[in-house]
Amino acid sequence: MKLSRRNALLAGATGLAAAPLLAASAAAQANPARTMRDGESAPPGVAGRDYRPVITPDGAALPYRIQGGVKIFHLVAEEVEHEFAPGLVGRCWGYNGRVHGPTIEAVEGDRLRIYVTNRLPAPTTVHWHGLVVPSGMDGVGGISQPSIRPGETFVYEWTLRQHGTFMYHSHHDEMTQMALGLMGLFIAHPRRPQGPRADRDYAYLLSEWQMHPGASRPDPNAMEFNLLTFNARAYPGTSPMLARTGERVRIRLANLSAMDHHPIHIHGHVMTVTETDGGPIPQSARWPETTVLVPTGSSRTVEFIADNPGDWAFHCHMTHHVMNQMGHGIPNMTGVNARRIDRAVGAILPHYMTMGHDGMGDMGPHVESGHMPVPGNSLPMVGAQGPHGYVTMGGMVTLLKVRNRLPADGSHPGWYDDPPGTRARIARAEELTRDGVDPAAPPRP
Ligand SMILES: [Cu+2]
Repeated sequence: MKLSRRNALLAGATGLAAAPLLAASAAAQANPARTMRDGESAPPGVAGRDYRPVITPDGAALPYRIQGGVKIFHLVAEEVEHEFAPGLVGRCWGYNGRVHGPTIEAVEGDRLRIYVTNRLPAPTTVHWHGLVVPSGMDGVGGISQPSIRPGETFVYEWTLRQHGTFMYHSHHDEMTQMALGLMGLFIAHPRRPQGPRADRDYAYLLSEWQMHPGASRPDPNAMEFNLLTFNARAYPGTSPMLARTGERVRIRLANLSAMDHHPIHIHGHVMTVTETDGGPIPQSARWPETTVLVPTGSSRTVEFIADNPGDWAFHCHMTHHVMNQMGHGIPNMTGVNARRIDRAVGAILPHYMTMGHDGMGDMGPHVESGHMPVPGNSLPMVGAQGPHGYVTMGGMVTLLKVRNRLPADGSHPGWYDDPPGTRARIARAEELTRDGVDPAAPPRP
């Protein structure tokens, strides 16, 4: 058959008519998070009535207003001075005066209209990561839209047809713009929640930075990172999570790090992985973990009952990710006796001290005491003072504080007071004798 221009047009029109039906059924199958049908409408979900807001430690929720049945948000991309931890401030790029941007919360079925104003010196876009949107709303510069030039305001609009933990981030010059901080969390609450409700619902965005000691501008060209963050804060700048004994705790972990996946480890509890950014995991397929790997560009949601009172570390298990501004490429001094070198160099260079002959654990206290001078605006290796000595961790670390009772005003309960007989301590001589342990004996094969 000769394909006339008219036939081609007709074929095109038939294709167009069939496409939405095919697309709808394919989307429902391909996206298990999607539990609302096309055309099914719902009034805008309201905090307190339709969902319990998440807690973004050290972050904030993006306010919205409702206009004609549509939930309206406004993001403003701009340069932001951001404190990663006391002693370290970066000149970053963020949204609405925050790094990372505020958490967007919405409810499945909401009609969303999100304005994005660009106050950066460069073009930008916003991509709704993991969210199923019309192609032209996907926010990929050059593919789905022209990038938003400085001074312009774009508008994105779609109906939310899924629930879970998602992200938003710049999709223009990603390497630079994401390295400078242009990202945030997007939480889609279910319209019809199933399963037990979480008593505490925490949300974290994991990211990584190269901040050269003394500099304030994150280095977007780096492929190695010396500052690892939970919600853009590095320990000891991270606020703890709180839970009362017996409460169900949900933690949403989303990772937008440039180059790394993060195995996030909990102490004292076992977590169940309940959701990914692809949607809820069926009950029978959920699995237990004490370390959940969060690949970059993904989210993992875990739940557990806080049944073990105490102060529990919650951290990335990559040991270089629990260090602040760790120096790489330095000589390995482990086991070296540097006393004579220190004396010789110290005569010319006051304060000279060879570091690392017995590990790096002493470096934080040396820096904090002023014994070891470091550049301004830097946190080399600094951890924190704990109740039983110096904590040698920094970076992607926070604490989960589980207590039978918590202060009514939501404040932090301080350090955990272990019940008598439940804290590791120095062994007594009579115990060593009783149990036949001789610390001076040669090692047994
Ligand atoms: Cu990590």
